[in-house]
Amino acid sequence: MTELARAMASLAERLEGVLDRMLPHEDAPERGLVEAMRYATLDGGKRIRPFLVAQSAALFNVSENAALRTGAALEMVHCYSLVHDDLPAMDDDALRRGKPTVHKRYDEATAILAGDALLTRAFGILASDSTHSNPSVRCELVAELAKAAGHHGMVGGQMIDLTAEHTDFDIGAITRLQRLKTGRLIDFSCQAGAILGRAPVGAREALRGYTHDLGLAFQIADDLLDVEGDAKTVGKAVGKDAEKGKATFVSILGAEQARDQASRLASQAIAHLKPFAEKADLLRELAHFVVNRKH
Ligand code: GRG
Repeated sequence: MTELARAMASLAERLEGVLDRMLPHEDAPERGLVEAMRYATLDGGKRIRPFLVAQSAALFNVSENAALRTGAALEMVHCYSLVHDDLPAMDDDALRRGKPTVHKRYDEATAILAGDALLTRAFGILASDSTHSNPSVRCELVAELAKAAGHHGMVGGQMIDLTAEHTDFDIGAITRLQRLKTGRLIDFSCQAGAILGRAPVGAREALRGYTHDLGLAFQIADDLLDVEGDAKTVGKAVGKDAEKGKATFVSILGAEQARDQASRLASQAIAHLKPFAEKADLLRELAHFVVNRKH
């Protein structure tokens, strides 16, 4: 096992405990809602965003409690977005993280409400003085996550994805869409560490450069996995998104150029980490992992 794999597994284990405690337990009187929230969030996923929070927080000697609670809040927002993205009105998917999607396991109304409740719980966690004693830090976390997740961020990206004419997409249009849809939450991950650690402007800018390139590399790798998964399981080198008529980095660039572009972006991402010297080694390794991952 590499040092990165060990660190990611250890973070995932500690995060699971925090998520378990932060999610509600009692499912009465709103039967099924709490169960669906827990089903959507616990025991799944790579936990890349909380790992980025923890690693960026570690650059500024932030307490583990603050980093894990912030990572848990961010993971809840990510899980809500997946639950809603899987709904019939959006991507209409039956499987997520190897198990039935929330609307298949429960029903559509429960999936919508479980997503809503995860989103609101996340902001409650960030606003709590158990996350950070300084109210201006808490306020900045709330404001930045609201921007990243909202209409000028992830939700705005999703809206463009649903309504844009994908046949007209060029590399600029797909990049702008993905910067919002997946990039902004990845940006927030490292900004959260910097906010918790009251990092200076230069350090924040360096981390912003890192996640800007990492987020795009992550999305290109996701598009490549989509195609490679299809080629293996269905025998077609198309990918689920392209089959749904969606433009992807692979449909625009072709697989080979997309792979080169992802590697270039990972190297660019790593170059931004110079000011942090060896303290950022796991963030460097993560950039390689993101483009070489198999799931
Ligand atoms: C519905 C408001 C709303 C937003 C949806 C992020 C998003 C916007 C949809 C996700 C759809 C999707 C599969 C996008 C591709 C890239 C991506 C975000 C993949 C899932 O993230 P991972 O790989 O997943 O980190 P795990 O399961 O490991 O957490």
